[in-house]
Amino acid sequence: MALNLNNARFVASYGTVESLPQPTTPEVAFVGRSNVGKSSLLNKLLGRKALAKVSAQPGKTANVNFFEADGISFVDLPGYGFARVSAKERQRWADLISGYFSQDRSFNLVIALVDIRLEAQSLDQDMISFLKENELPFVVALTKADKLSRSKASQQEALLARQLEVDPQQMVITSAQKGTGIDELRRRIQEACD
Ligand SMILES: Nc1nc2c(ncn2[C@@H]2O[C@H](COP(=O)(O)OP(=O)(O)OP(=O)(O)O)[C@@H](O)[C@H]2O)c(=O)[nH]1
Ligand SMILES: [Mg+2]
Repeated sequence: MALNLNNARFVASYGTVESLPQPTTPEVAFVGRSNVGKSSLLNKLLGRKALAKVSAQPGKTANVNFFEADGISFVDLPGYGFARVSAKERQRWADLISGYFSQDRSFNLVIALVDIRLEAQSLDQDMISFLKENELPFVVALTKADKLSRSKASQQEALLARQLEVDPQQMVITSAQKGTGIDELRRRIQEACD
C-alpha cells in the first residue's frame, strides 16, 4: 500500500535520553548540521507547513521531537555543529543524538542532510562515518537545491558523493522550498518501513 503521510501529528519533545519513549513503530530520523534544513524537509515530507519549528537562526531544534504519520515515527534531532549555544548545551545535544542512536530502537532509515552548496564539512564526514560504522540504513538528502542551477546541483552531487564516499544512488537532491526530491524520499521511506 502506498505511504499516506497526510495525517501527521506531533507526538512529543524529549530533552533527555532517559525520557525517550519505548520504540513501538518503525523510525525515520533526521540528522545533520544546524541550519541544514532538517525541520523544513520533515515538514515538506509530511505536507505540513509548520509542524516542526524552522528558523534562520541555527539551533532551533534543541530536543528530540517525535512526529507520527502512517504508523511511522519521524524523529527530528537537534543539529550538530555551529549553532551559537553554550558548550554545555552543545554537549547536551550531542548526548541526545548519540544517546538516541545507542538505544535499541527500530532504525528503519536515517535521512542524513548535507547542504548541496558546500564542500563536505568534517562534521558531515563524521556523521556519515558514524552511520556506516553502526550499519545504520541511510540516505543522504542534499538540501537547498533551489539555490543552485540544475547542472551545478548535479556537479555538487558528484563531488559530495566522492568526498563523503557515498554511492550517488544513496543520495537524493532535495529542496524543501520547491518540493524537489520529496517523492523520491517518500519512496525510500516506504521501502525502508515495509
Ligand atoms: N532556500 C531554501 N532554504 C531552506 C530550505 N530548507 C530550509 N531552508 C532554510 O534554512 C533555514 C534552516 O532551516 P531549518 O529547517 O530550521 O533547519 P534545521 O536543520 O532544522 O536547523 P536546527 O533545528 O537549527 O538544527 C531556514 O531559514 C529555512 O527556511 C530549502 O530547501 N531551500
Ligand atoms: Mg530543526
